[in-house]
Amino acid sequence: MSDVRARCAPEQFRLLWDQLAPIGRDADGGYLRYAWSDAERACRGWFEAQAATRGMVVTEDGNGNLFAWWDPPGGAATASAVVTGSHFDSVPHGGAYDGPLGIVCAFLAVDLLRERGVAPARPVVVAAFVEEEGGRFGLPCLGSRLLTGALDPAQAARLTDADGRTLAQVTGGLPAGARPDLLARFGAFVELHIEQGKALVDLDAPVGVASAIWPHGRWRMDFAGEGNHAGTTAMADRRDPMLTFAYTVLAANKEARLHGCHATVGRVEASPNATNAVPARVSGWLDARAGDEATLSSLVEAVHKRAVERAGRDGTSVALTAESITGEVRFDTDLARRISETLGGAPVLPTGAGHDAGVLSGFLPTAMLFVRNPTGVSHSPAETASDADCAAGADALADVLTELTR
Ligand code: HGY
Ligand code: MN
Ligand code: MN
Ligand code: MN
Repeated sequence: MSDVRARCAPEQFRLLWDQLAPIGRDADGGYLRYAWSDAERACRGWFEAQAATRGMVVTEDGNGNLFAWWDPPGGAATASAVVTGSHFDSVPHGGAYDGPLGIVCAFLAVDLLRERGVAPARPVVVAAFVEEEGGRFGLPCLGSRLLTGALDPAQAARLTDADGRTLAQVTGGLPAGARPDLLARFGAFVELHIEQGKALVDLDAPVGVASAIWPHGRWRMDFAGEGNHAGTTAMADRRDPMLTFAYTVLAANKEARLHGCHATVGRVEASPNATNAVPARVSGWLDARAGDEATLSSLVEAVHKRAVERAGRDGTSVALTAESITGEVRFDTDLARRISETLGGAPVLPTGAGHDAGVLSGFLPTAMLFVRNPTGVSHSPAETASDADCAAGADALADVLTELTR
């Protein structure tokens, strides 16, 4: 018997969540689930098992993205699909929720639709995108960029991980790249994600709807100087790129505050990385995000200018290379409003975090749901959400899928 009022109990969420929780977890409770690692493969195995349990057929798009199809009988199976899902991969030592929550809630939403006796007039697809964080190959949203043709497969194949292995070596060949045939079968995409801030706490709402994603990007900064002995090289004779780098990190922080936006240097490599040697080279990665594209460009230019000036004084050099730049994403306003109404007036808010939904929004009507994050912490083992809010997220997603598959 179907129950039109069926809701997801927090215990139901916990049951499914606990199956994924041990995969790729380190001793401190952080997660390392790089794309195509054993941990991510285990998550993909779990995905296939979940799909099989629900009688959903899994396809792979030749780029590493997985899709589990619930095809309703008859003509509805050929109607354009409503796709929902997220990613399994994590940043190094990341949190449990960023990505996997959207996939777990997607399967729970399918269960709710069935419990409620909803007969969708179009296929419902659960998606798992690959390498969303760019943790392994440096380019975020790699899977969705390949699928949509935003990234050239030959260029992707040459990307190299920290072990010096190319993507082609890791995956065993060239990715398929753009799949317009598949995109043509997708009518809408909805990604549920943990909020990576505290806006929903302040608004006292368990679930929100995304309006926009800030423009953002990653820049590699290569500083070069002269490697030398730490004990015998006079301070005045040094050409130390670490100094230039350190100054640039401070300048990035200051410029971000002046511009009213965000700049982070969270990754650094020094060479030869010896305690008793002045380094010869330092590379740092600048992550910058701003409310509009002009401010983002102005911020990065200002940081670059200050780094060059400082390099002149230190006798070093600096080269800045853009590794990825993502323009502003404005999610479909009508869809966001319709979803907010479906959810009884859920708040609509922007975010500074990137998502596959941002890439897909250039190709089909796309929306995002956020689940409240009590501390706002993300990309950290401390990232958390309550079971009740996650279950409320699954409920909301089921309501949205019901509305969109009518
Ligand atoms: O880095 C990001 O914005 C994201 O969480 N992928
Ligand atoms: Mn993330
Ligand atoms: Mn994410
Ligand atoms: Mn994402």
